[in-house]
Amino acid sequence: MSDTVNPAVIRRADYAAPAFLIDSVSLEFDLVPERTIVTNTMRLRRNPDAAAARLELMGEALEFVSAAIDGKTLPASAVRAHEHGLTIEDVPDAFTLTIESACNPGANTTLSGLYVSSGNFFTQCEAEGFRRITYFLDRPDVMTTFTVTLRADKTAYPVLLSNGNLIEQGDLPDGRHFAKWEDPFKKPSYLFALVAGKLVALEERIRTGSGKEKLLQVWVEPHDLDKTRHAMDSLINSIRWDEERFGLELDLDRFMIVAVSDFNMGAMENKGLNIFNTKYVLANQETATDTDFGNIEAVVGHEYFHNWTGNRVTCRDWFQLSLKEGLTVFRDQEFSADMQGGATDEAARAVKRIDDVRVLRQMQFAEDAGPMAHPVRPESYVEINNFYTLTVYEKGAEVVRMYQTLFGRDGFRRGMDLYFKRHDGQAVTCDDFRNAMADANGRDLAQFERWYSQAGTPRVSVRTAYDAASQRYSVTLSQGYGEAAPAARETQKGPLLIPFAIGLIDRAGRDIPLRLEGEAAANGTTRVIELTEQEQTFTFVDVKEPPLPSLLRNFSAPVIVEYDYTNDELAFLLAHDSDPFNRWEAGQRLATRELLALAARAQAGEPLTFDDSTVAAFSRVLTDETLSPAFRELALVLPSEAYLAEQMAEADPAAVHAARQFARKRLARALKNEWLAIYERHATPGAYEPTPQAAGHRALKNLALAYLAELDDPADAVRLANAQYEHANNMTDRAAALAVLLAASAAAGAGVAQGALDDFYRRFEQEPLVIDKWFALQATQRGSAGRPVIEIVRTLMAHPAFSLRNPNRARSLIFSFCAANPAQFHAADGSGYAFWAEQVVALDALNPQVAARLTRSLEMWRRYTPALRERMREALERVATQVKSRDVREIVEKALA
Ligand code: B3K
Ligand code: ZN
Repeated sequence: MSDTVNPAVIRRADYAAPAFLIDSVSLEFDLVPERTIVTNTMRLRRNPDAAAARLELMGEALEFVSAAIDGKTLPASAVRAHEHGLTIEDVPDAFTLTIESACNPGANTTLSGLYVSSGNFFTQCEAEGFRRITYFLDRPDVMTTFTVTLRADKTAYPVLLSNGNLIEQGDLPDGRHFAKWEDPFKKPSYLFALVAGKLVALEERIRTGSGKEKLLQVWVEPHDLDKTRHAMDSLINSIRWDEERFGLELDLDRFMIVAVSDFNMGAMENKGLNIFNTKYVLANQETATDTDFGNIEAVVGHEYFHNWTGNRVTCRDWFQLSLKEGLTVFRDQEFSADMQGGATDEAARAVKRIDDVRVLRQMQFAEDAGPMAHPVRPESYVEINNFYTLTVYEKGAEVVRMYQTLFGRDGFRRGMDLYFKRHDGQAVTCDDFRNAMADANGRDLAQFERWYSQAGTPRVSVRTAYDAASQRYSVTLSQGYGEAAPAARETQKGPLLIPFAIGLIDRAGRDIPLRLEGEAAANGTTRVIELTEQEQTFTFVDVKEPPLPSLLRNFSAPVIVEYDYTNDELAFLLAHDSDPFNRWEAGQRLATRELLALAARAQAGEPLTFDDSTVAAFSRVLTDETLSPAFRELALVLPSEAYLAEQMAEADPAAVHAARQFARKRLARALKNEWLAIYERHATPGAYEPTPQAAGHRALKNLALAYLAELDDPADAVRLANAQYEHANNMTDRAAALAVLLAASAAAGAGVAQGALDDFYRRFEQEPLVIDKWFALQATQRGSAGRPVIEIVRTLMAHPAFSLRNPNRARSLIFSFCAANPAQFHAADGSGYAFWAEQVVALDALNPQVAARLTRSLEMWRRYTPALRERMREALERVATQVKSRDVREIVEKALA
C-alpha cells in the first residue's frame, strides 16, 4: 500500500475532507460464529468539497467476497482487496455499492469489531473497529443513516439488537429468525452496534420532559438480572439530570444498555444501544462495593450524556477526541457531584471533586511528564486507541470545567446551547466548542486555545507580600512548565489563561471579604483571578491583618501550585479553610512533605521520625464530628506511593513504601483509641443502604480498621476483621475485611487471611466480578520478605479461574500487580519486570489494546533510580524485539526513544 493512504504516523495537520459521502447504508448480517456474512449496501456520492480521488474503503481482517455497483457485479480487475481495505478505481459520481464480505467473530480475541463472548455476539467499533465488520469510510466525519437486518439461529440467539428502532421481526426457515432495526439519526460508523444472544432485560417505561414515553432496557445474561436495578436507576437519574441541567432530552423511543463480560474498556456509547463492561452494570449489595455503585452511576451517566455530546454532535477527526470525551467526563463529574450533594452542598460535592483531582494528579500529571505526553488535542498518533488517555479524558474535563469557572453555570449553559444550535448533526472540532463558549459569553478566548495545544503540567508559583501601613496584600503569580519532559516541551508556546480561585483567611480562621485594588467595594470571599501573562501581581486592599492565602480553591485549574507554606500554616488551613477541597489539600501537602522527608531518610539509612504536630493535625480532623465521615476518610488517606514516587527527583518505590508504612504505623499507634472508637461509632447496622452518607460511614470505619492492622500487634484488627467478614451484609465491608486480613498477614503470618480468602472464593465462585476482586486483593497485598507477591501472582496465573483472554481478569491480576503494587512490582531483582515482559508479549498476540495499556506500566522508566532504570530498559528492549502490534510498538518505541 502506498504510504499516503496508510501512513505510519497520522497527523492532525494532514486532515482532508472525505472524497466520498454516504447518504445511507443498509447492512445485512448472517450471524454465524465461525463465518459471519455481511452484505453492505451504500448510497455513495462524491464530496463536492473534496479533491477527486479513487474510492478507498477501509477494511481489516475481512474476507472479500464480491462487490457490485448499481447492481452490476464488478470484475476482479476493477476492485482490489488488500490488508487495509478495498480500492475501486473508476466509480460514477453517485451510485449504489453493494459489498459482500465475511469475518470470523468466534476467533476474534482483539474484542474490536464483531466478536463472541460467552456464546453471544457483540460489537465494539470505536475508534476503528467498524472496518473489521465491513468495508467502509470508517472515519467520524462520514455520518449516515443505518438500516440493519440481523439473521441468526433462533434458539441460540433469541435476542437480536441494533441501534435505533425495531421496525420488523419474524421467523425464517431452518430455525432462524430476523430483526430489522432503523436508526433515524445520522451517525458515524464508530457508533454502530449489534448484539445477538441469550439475554434478558430489566425494563422500565418513563416519560421525558416533553411528555413522550420511552422504553428503557438493561440487557444481561439471565443469572444477572438481580444485579440490574442500580444501573436502571442510574440511567433514569441521568436522563432527568440532562434535562434539568442542560435542557437535553432523550431523542430515541428506546434506550438500551447491554452488559458483556469480555470488554476492553468501561463502556461504549453506541447510539441507543450502549454496550457495557459487566463491571459497570452489575451490582447488588452482596457483590458490589460502594465504589462499584458510584462507578456504575458515573459510567451509565457518562455513556448516556454522550448521546448529545459525542453522538448528536461528534468529532471531525480523532484528534478532536477530547471534544466529546473531556466534555462528557466533565458532565459525568457534575452529575455525580449533584447526586452526592445536590447543586449546593459544597462539602458533599467536594468529596467527588477530591476523588477526581486525585486521579488527575496521580495519573495524568505523570502521563504529562513522560514519553506519552501529548496535548488535550494531540498533533499526531500511530495508533489512535493509545490516545484514549487521562490527558484527553481527565485533563480535557478540567479544560471544560475552566469555562464554567470563568463564566459561571449560567454562562456555561449559554455556551452549550449555542454549541448545539450551531452544530447539531455535525462532526466538529475543539475550536468549534471554544468558539461557542466565547461567542455566547462575549469573550475572546484565543489565548485559551493553548490549553488544547500545549502538553505538560503548568506550574504557578506564588509570592505574597503584606504591607501593614497601607493594609494591602499583594499576590504575585508566575507561570511556567518547570522541567517538562521533551515530548511536552516541544508543544509549549506561551502563557495560558489560568483561572485562579483564591481566598484570604484571617487569624481566627475566617474568610476575609475580598476587594481588589481599583474596586469600589469588597465582593465575596473567593475570587477567580485570571492569570494571562507570564507574571502578574494582584493587590487586595482593606486587609487589616496579614492573611493566610487559600490558593487555587476547588482546584480551579489543572496546574501545580508552588508556595512555601509552613507546617503550621498547613495545619491551620487543614483545620479552618472554608473551601473543603483546600482543606483536604492542606492535609495532603503536609503529609507529602513529611513523607518525602521520611523517604529521603530511608534512602540514607537514617532513623525514621514523624513530627508530633502533624499527628496532632490529623487527629483533629479525624475527631472533628462537624466534618462528614466521607471527608474525614479522604483526609486521613495518605498520598499514594505512586504520587509520592512521582514527586522525587529519582523515584525510589522501596523508600517511598518504607516511609509511607512508617507513617501509617505511627498514625495507627498514636491514634489507636481514636481508631477503635471510630470503628464502633461508624458501624452501619441494619439493612444495607447505598447512599453517599452510609457509604461515608463505611469508608471511615474501614479506614480505621486498616490503620489498626498496621499495629505491631494487629490482634484487634484481626479479631474485628474476622467478625466483620463473617457478618457483613454487603461487599464493601466483606472486601475491606479481607483486605485488612491480608495486610495483617504481613505481621501475623499468611495464616490469618487464608480462611477468609478460601471462603470468599467458594462463596462467589459463580460471580466473575467478585472473583476479579479476589485476584486483585491478592495482587495488591503488601507481601512479606518470606513470600514476595510476585510468587503469589505467578501461582495465581495457573489458577483454573484465571484467563488472559478476559480483560477484566487480566487486569485484576496482572495490572493490579504491575500498576497498583509499586513496592512489589519494582523489586530490586527485576522479577516484576520479567513478569511484565512475559505478559505484554502474550497479550500482544491476543489483544493489542489491552497489551498496550499494560505496556505503559514501564514508560516512566527514566524517572527511577539507576539500578531500577537499567533493569526496566532491558525489559523494554526485550519486549521491543518480540511484539508485533502497532499498539504496543508505539508505546515501547516512544518509551525507549
Ligand atoms: N468512547 C468509549 C471509549 C472507546 C475506546 C476505544 N479504544 C467510551 C467512552 O469514553 O465513553
Ligand atoms: Zn466517553
